[in-house]
Amino acid sequence: MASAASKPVWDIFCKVVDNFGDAGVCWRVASLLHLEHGLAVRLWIDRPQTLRALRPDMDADAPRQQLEGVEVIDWSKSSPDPASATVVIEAFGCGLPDGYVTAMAGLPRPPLWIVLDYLSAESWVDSHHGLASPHPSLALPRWYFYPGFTAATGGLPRERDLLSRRDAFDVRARAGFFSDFGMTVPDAAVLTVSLFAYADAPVADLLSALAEDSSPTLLLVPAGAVVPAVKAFFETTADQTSRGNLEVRLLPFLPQSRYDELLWATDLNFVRGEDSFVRAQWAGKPMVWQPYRQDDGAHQRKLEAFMQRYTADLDPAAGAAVTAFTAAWSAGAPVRALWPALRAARGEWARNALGWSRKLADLGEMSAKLVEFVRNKVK
Ligand code: TRH
Repeated sequence: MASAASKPVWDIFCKVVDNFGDAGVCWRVASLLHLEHGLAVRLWIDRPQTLRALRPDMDADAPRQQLEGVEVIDWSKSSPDPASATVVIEAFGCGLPDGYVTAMAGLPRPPLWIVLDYLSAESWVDSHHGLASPHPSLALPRWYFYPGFTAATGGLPRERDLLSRRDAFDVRARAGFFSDFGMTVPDAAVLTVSLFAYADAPVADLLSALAEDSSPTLLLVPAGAVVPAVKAFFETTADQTSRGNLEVRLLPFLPQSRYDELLWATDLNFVRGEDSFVRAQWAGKPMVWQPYRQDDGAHQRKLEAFMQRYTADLDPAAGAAVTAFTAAWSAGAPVRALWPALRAARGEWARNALGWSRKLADLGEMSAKLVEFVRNKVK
């Protein structure tokens, strides 16, 4: 690949508010734009340590480094300059540095400024995607780009080969995954589940339901916010434990690429926020989503809008079970009584989840849509 200096550069600005989603999404977009569209990309991130959790091969202390061809820059240690940029992406409305904006306004051809927003399945996204939002005082055009679930939105990020890699993850690959964590492949009768959620999820209630179930479950829990609740439930600090028909394994926090394998290796995935939520949909497996809680209740509207789309082609009983369980789970309400219906919906749900992933893939991919968006604006 040519160096950033010889090519038009896309600057992506990422502020880590909390958790992993900001870094996770920004890294994906940066990497897709470089690897699949041949663009020179600089990712300005204010907390590289967060990205390091997802990419353990990176150096969290380096002021700048190349990561798979993307220049990752610690924004807290450098002052960005827009001189070589053709496009600037302000991720999740994080705000651009004042000096950068002023310098942009002084350029004969300022870079195209795109505000990449959060993902939502709400219908208003269709009409807001691509809207102009000029800077209030400087002569700088700015555009809103919304990811989403319809062809009228910016779509969802996905590597070109993701679904084929998923489909090639066969019995042997799955066995390899379990073996890497010191496990043998569970018997076909065992329901395998992964759990990634916020600390307020009703974890103890879920564990009770699984322990009491007449069929066995293996629950895999990567390191994170729910681990204290799991340990409290079992009254142990051990990484491997069981009660009734439930066996639990605590895993380390996985590199982002391995996390995909976890989603492919299990029958049901509990996911949260934005990026794990999207990856679970690409996994084509049943999933229970816990949206990121927002003070104004926006997460509730996002959940309802998504569930309507997600369950539209499910048979009504399965759809009702999935919707009721997800609503309770994401609100931190009791789920124990709802579990049997969710488990019973599994066959129909699994078929539907695979179809859902194909349907989303037909809508257009986000990095390609970003490139097309820019091409149309910079004519
Ligand atoms: O960490 P999150 O809760 O991030 C959230 C949301 O993005 C939310 O919208 C945003 O406002 C807030 O951050 C600031 O959940 P999310 O989006 O799923 O990001 C988790 C990332 O971590 C995702 O890229 C998958 C990755 N991951 C791993 O790489 N390994 C793991 O073991 C696990 C559990 C996750």
